[in-house]
Amino acid sequence: MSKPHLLVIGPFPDADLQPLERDFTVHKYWLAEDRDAFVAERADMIRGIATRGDRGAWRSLIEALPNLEIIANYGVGFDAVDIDCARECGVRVTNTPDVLTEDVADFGFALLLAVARQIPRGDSHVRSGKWCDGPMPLGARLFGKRLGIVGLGRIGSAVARRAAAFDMAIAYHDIAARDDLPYRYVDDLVALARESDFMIVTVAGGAGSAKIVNADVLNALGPSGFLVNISRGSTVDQAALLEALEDGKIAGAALDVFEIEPINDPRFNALENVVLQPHQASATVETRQAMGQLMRDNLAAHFGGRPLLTPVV
Ligand code: 8YV
Repeated sequence: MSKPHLLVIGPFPDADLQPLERDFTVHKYWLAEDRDAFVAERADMIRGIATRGDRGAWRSLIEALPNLEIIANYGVGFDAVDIDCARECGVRVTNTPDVLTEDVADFGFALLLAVARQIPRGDSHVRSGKWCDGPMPLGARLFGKRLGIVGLGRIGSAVARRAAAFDMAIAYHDIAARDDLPYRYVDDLVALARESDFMIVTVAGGAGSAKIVNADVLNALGPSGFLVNISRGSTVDQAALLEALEDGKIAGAALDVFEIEPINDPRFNALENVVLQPHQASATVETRQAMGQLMRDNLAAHFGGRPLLTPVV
């Protein structure tokens, strides 16, 4: 029996590609020189797309594939997939929830500590020899401080559990309060910022959360407040953030996600009070293996005529 044709947006590591190549005829989109022509030449054959959370699948691509049945997303966030278009075209969409929650929360906590305790700056203080000229400026304490969580979903709750072990006072903002968790709900994001020493963004990306962390929120966080973003760059007004960092309106920020990836705005490089990471909160061997497996299990379920494991659409 011939294998279904799969458009792999990628890039994916070999550990994920090899099992895909065993079960599918794989078309490697990311290696194509002329991507539109590449898609056009194969358009009728393609029945599935394997994509990443940061690449997704966009309307013109979905509409160019008349026999597309499923988009399997390697990531919990599916904001880069045009969900409306997938629905209109009768295309199923899956994501990879749960398997990455704990590693992403660990990374959020690593960023809280990194920016508060200036860990990257300390590293460069030693490497550059500046240590011989004197000590670094003092950092900020994390233990016992007030943490505001923006979006108390799976990852936000996992961050909260870690914060509890640091004796932090935990409050959160979301579209509604959760009565299954003991943390304090604040129904206004500016108020949450005003009442936080550290604010961490864990809300899902997409139209509903676009630029919710704006200049008002940053001003309310204030000159001794820190922002950490492990959700999507789209949730923060990056121009307002740069201005707040440059003008000392907030104390610092640690960012794993940006408005445009993978391009770095050079204005960040001039700032000592930021920690910058290449969208790697889920990037452990263990989690990425589990994400790849879940993505493939969804594809196998679909093409095997079984129910999808983690459907979005
Ligand atoms: C990415 C993520 O999928 O899960 C998400 O929503 O953003 C990540 O895990 C990963 O970086 C690969 O694109």
